[in-house]
Amino acid sequence: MSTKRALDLRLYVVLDPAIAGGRSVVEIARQTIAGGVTMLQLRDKRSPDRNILDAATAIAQLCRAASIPFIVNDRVDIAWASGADGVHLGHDDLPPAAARRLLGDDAIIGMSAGNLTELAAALPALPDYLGVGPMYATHTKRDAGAPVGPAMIRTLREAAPTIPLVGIGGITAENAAAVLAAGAAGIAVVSAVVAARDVEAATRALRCL
Ligand code: TZP
Ligand code: MG
Repeated sequence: MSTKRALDLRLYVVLDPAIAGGRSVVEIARQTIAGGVTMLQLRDKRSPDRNILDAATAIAQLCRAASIPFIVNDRVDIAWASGADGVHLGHDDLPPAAARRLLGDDAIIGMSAGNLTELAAALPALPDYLGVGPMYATHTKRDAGAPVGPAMIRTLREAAPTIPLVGIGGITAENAAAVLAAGAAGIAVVSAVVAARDVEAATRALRCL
């Protein structure tokens, strides 16, 4: 039996140094924790591996102290070496079964689904949650595709009522309520928090929705 706790996905902040305006993602992580974030991910597509590992290790420590799950995007090796709680895997990343062999059965594995076909492809891997998007237009991920809107949350929820769904893509304090109202377990944001001048305040504003 897994010892995994139920995930609190209400406010999932994805830390991407590419839009952090030169600020440290570790410092941003600290501010999100002060603002009430419920889950963190490090998504670094560009930095040298050593820098990613250093940041991931520091964030894993902060998250452990705050009892917040910490996930690494794409990189099973960095997740393992940093002591993160799991990985978020896209379609081009290691298959979830391989990630579980490497990280263990208790690792959190998140996947993405933007439509019913991708949902059907992801479900056999028993992901712990699915990121659904893009909800709205986004500049953060170039290949995100056309917005699917909160209606897709409703559609996927009807098809798979037990898997927690997290809306992602273009979510702000103004449009987040519609994503939650559609049945999402939470919202995942990058720029709304990571590019904010006051990260803690931006986190707090999204957390109280
Ligand atoms: N996956 C789907 S959309 C997206 C990711 C990583 C980017 C979301 O970024 P933002 O800044 O919250 O629109
Ligand atoms: Mg990926």
